[in-house]
Order: sequence, then C-alpha cells, then structure tokens
Amino acid sequence: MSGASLEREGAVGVITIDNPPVNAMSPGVPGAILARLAEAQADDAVAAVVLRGAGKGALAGADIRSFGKPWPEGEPTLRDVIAAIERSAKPVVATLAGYWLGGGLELALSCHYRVASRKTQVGQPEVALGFPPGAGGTQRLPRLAGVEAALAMIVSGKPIGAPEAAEKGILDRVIDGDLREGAVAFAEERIAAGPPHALARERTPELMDPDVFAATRKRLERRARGQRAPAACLECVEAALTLPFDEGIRKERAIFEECMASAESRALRHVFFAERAVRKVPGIGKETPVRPIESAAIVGAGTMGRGIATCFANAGIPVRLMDSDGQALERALAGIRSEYEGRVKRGRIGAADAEVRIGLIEPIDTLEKVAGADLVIEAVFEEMPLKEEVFRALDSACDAGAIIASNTSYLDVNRLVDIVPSRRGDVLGLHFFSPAQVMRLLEVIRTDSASPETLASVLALAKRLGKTAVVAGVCHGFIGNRMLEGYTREVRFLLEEGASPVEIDSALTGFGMAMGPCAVADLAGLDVSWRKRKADAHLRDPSKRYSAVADRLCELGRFGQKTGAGYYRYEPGSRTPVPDPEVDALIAEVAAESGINRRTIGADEIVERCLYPLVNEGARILDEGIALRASDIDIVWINGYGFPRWRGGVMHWADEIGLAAVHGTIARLDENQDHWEPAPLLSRLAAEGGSFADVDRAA
Ligand code: 3H9
Repeated sequence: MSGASLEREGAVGVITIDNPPVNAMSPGVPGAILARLAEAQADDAVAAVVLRGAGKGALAGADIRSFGKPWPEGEPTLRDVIAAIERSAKPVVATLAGYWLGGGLELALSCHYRVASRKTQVGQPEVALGFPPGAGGTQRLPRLAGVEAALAMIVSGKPIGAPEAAEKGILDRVIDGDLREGAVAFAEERIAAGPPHALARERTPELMDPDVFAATRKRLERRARGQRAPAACLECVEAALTLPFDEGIRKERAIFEECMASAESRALRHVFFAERAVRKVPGIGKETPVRPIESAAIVGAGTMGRGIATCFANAGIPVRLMDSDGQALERALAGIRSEYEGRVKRGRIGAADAEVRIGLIEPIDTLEKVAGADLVIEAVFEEMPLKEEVFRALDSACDAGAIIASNTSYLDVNRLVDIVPSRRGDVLGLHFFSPAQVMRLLEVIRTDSASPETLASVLALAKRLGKTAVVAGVCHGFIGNRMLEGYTREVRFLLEEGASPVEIDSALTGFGMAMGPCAVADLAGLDVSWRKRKADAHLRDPSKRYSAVADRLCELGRFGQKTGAGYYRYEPGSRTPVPDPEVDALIAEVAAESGINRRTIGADEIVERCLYPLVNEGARILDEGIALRASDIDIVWINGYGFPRWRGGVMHWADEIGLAAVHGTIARLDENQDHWEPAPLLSRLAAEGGSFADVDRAA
C-alpha cells in the first residue's frame, strides 16, 4: 500500500514516504504526506521533522504515468505538500538517498534543510520529458545554488552527486554512515540551535555572470533546434531573477502546463517508457539462467570488428581480435591505439586507463585461437558464403557452450545456425552500429532456435557494454536497415524529380534528423551499398522504378567523404559538405534518361516522402512480429539512425499525426507510384481509428 508513515524518535518525527519502486508522487501519496505532516504539527512532543523515502530512499518525482490524465478530484498534490512544509513552524529536514529527482528534489528544496548520503544523485531531469520543473524548482534552486549552477542543471537535466550538491549549497550536509540516524542527529542540532530556519524562497538568487542567459540561449538555438522545453527552462530560471518569488512560481507553472500539453512532451514521455519496455522480452525473466561472459573474440578486424573489440575493452572484458590478414590486424590495432590516444588528449580518459583497455585487446591470427572465449562474434564482410565458412571453422574451434554471434546487418542468421547444428541454441545475431564503440544501439537478432539462456546472456552483456539492446526477429535487414531501404529509395527518386541533395538534407535536419540522408551516405561510404546492389541486381523486379543516381556517382569514383566526393564534395581534410554542380548535372542527366520532368519540391513533401516509407515498413515489421512492439522500433530509430527523440520515434510520430491521415497520404502516393502499397496493419488500424501503440506482441 503506497502512502507515508510517521514514527517518533525523541523530539524528531520521521515521515517515511512509501510508494515502490521509486516513491513517485502518485495520486494518494501527497495526501498521505500531508496527513502525516499535520499529525507531526499537532504533536507537541515533535519539534522537527525528517522526511525520507522508503526502500533505497529515492524520490523520483512526479508519477510520469499520471501526466496527461486528470488528477483525481479533491486529491492533494505535491504543491500542497510544499506549501504545508513552507508554512510549518517546525523545521523539516529532507533526507536524500539514491535519486532525488524532479518533484523529489523540488520537495527537498522547499524544506528548511537537506541532508544526503554520499552516493545520492540530485537533479531536475524534467527537460528530458519535455517540460521545465513545475513545483518551484526553477525558482528555489537558483536561490540555493546560484543562477548559473541552477540554470545548467535545469537546462541539461543532468543530475549531480551529493558532494557537488553540498558544495553548491543545495545540501546542508553529506552523511556517511547510517543516514536515518545522521538525519535525526542533524534535526536535533537544528532544534537545539533554534530559529530562524530559513527557507529557499526567502533568499535572493545570486547571479555572477550577466551574460549567462544570452550565451545559453544562443547555444540552445543551435543544440536544441525545434524543441521548446530547453528554452522554457531558461525562461523560468530567468524569471527567478526578474520576478518576485510568488510571481516567478506562477510563471513557471504557466510554462510547465503549456509544455506538458505539447506533442514534444508526449513524445519524450513515450520514449521514457519505451526505453524501459524494450528491456522486457517474453520468455526471459529474472529466473532465466545467464552464462557469464568473461572473455570474447571478434573475427574480422575491419571497421566493425575493431569497433566491437573496443566496446569490450571499454567494459573491461578481455577480447581477442582475429584476422588472418596480418596487415589488417596491425592497422586495426594502430587505429584502436590512436583513437584511445585521442580520447586521452581530449581529457575523456586517463592515459593509464587507456593502456589498460588497449592491453585487454589481444590480436590473434588464426580461428583456432578463439578457443576458450565465452562469446565469439563474427564480423567479416557481409557475404553469406564467407560467413558460412567462418561459422564452419568456429564450429570446431569454439568451446562447447560458447555463444556464437554474427554481426550481420542484413543476412539470414537462421541459415548460419544450420551450419552449426549441434550449437542451435547458442547462435544469434548481434547487429552493432557503426562506429560500434560510439553508437548505443544493438539489435539482438533472435534466431528460431536461440535458447532463452543465450538471449538472456547477451542482454545482460549489452547492459555491461552500455548498449541499448532491442530484440528483433530474423528478416532481411532486421528492424532498422529493413526500414532504411524505403527511405534511401525515396531520396534517390526525389533527387531525380528535382530536389537537390542540400534541399533533401535541410528538409530532414529541419524536421530534426541528426543528419540528412545524403550527408549520411557520404559519411558511411556509397560503395558499400553499391556493392550490395550489384550483387542483388538479379533479384530486382525490372517492372519497378529504379534510380541509378547512386550507382552513377559510384561509377565516377565518388564514394563519399573518403574519396573527397559523393553527393557533395569535400575540401581536403574537411568534413563539411559542399554542394557540387557536377552532381546536379549528373542527376539531371539521369532524370532525363528516365523521362522525368523535374520540378520544385517543398520541404514538407520531402519529409513525408522520406519518412512515410519508414512508417509503412515499420507497420509490416510489427505485424510480422519482427519487432515486439512499436516502441521498440522507435528506440531503434532514435538510437541508431538519428531520428529526433523529441518526436518520439517513427511509430509514435505516425500515431501522433493519426494513422488515418498517414494511410491517406500513402494510399494517394500509391496511386501515382507503384511502390507505395499501404501495409495491411496500417490499413487496418487506420480504418479502426487505432494506433501502433495498441499493438504489443510481447503482451
Ligand atoms: C516531475 O517530477 C515534475 C515536477 O517537476 C512537477 C510536478 C508538479 N514516475 O528507471 P528504472 C518506474 S517529472 C513513474 O528502470 P533505475 C519506471 O518506469 C518526473 N514511474 O530504474 C520503472 O517501471 P517498470 C521527474 C517511474 O533504478 C521503475 O520505476 N523525474 C518514475 O534504472 C524502475 O525505473 C524523473 O524524470 C516516475 N517518476 O532508475 C525521474 N521513475 O519497472 C525518472 C521511475 O514498470 N526516473 N519509474 O518498468 C528515473 O530517472 C529512473 O527511474 C531512476 C531509477 C533514476 C529514478
């Protein structure tokens, strides 16, 4: 039962807030705290109050699930508790442990004093949910921590540790040893010292740097383009400086409510729960055994192999990097070393730490030497016969019970299972994204025969590697790359129809994508997909429209940044794309050959044409059970392809537009172009007035 209890320890009343797992302020909880506060006020034997959280002691703030729903009529709110504390003649000591975030910290800021255990983290992460703090955080924090520190915390949303919080004046004491005892002792000291027990609201916020708002605003214009919440946070903190306290509170509330009702906040709250849902995989639970992975081996020392090896070294797991080509191996090791040196230079890690990590990577030149590894990841070229050959060799080289994974980005992992029939339960796909040591996304490809134990083991490993793992079924390109095909297809068609690379890229970065598709192609290298298109040419349906734009660029040796030219050209040593008239001419020529009349294409059409194929294919992927839920697809696109988090991911974005409208546009496009057939699930949901969020294959 959630609520709050009151116990007496001498002259100190200890109120414990209890609402597992993180003591969020769900309906009922503020009312219970208020009732206990009133009891403590009424008890003459109580001279001070300690306010703490049950369990691990965290207070994670408002209940995020309650947002967007009406608050129960007559039920007290967090703001009522805050008002009661500020009215209290008896000092209240907030006692912080674990995470005191959002409304949790705001509650603490309203108290007369704050003490915390050393490992406590405090923060105002609301911006990550699309709104500023709404219970006075933007007005009280600057009064305790100073304007600059408060602004940085509120705009970034990043929590800080207790020692730093104490230094900034947010905490009155950091307590080592038993926290409850320490808090009661602190309260007794305050009783002995007597009033006044100052409140944050009574202080004047201190500003050291008068330019801080202008500088932050400028930075946000660049970094938070398209988003409202970061600027809203800034406006609220600014109000702490320019308005009297109560007016500042009213302004904060108005901005909070405006932001809470926004599509941006709905999207970010959706992502919060999506990130937690993605960890839940049917058939995998706490009871599923997990095999320890204490050593790994990577086969193939190309870009991917090298990046994956670095991931393991970063997690402190010894890893062997195998390549039969000695020069490739040397290049990989030199690359790894130079990357670590770069990180040392930039102050990201210490030199000794870098050496330890480099030391964890052992080069090996034959497959037999993978013996003894708990996990072997094949990361050779994306060609089935080559991968099959490696799997055959791994079958005899690997220990019994070793997990064998393929880092394929497209291929049928079930076929690889057939190469090692006695190890059916131990094989799956681990699709890392390039650069593997940077990108958070990891698609875990569940083969038809992978055992729950194998799956649970790699999911636990993903956590150690700091990756966001998304489980996907086997199909060509899995979740992310399968969807990507329609996106890149439309980019080429739009180029032929009259949009320039700059127009396409600007439309999509204007939408919020981290990079435009032409710039991404130049960065990744155009030759990789060219090779694949040539290999798959025999599979192409000749009756379907095909754009030769990318092929023609490759025929000119324009492979992207690495050759100094692709969709754009690049000055030597520069990564800045420069529009190239030669490309415009080439595209016009290809269009003329296909008899296409070119026209001006607006940004809205570019966005729809490029992103609706993602929605359509996403619907098929969901329908086929390749993804367990629509929100898993959102996680893939946010973490692997630069889709804006504040739009909630591809599927949430479509739900937000309304599937009937999305379906209508796709059906209209289908009348003119033969590759736009609406996915059956999209058609059904659109007709029923449903949304992707309702489809959950994990339920
Ligand atoms: C706010 O406070 C607004 C105020 O300014 C104004 C009010 C007027 N609500 O993350 P975990 C659930 S906005 C509801 O896996 P961890 C979570 O969904 C709020 N549920 O654990 C999960 O459920 P499940 C500002 C919440 O140990 C379970 O708890 N606060 C909330 O890795 C465990 O969570 C924040 O933004 C919540 N507030 O991390 C803090 N918090 O098991 C949000 C958690 O069903 N929370 N849950 O999947 C966090 O950052 C992390 O949960 C925390 C623990 C660091 C606390």
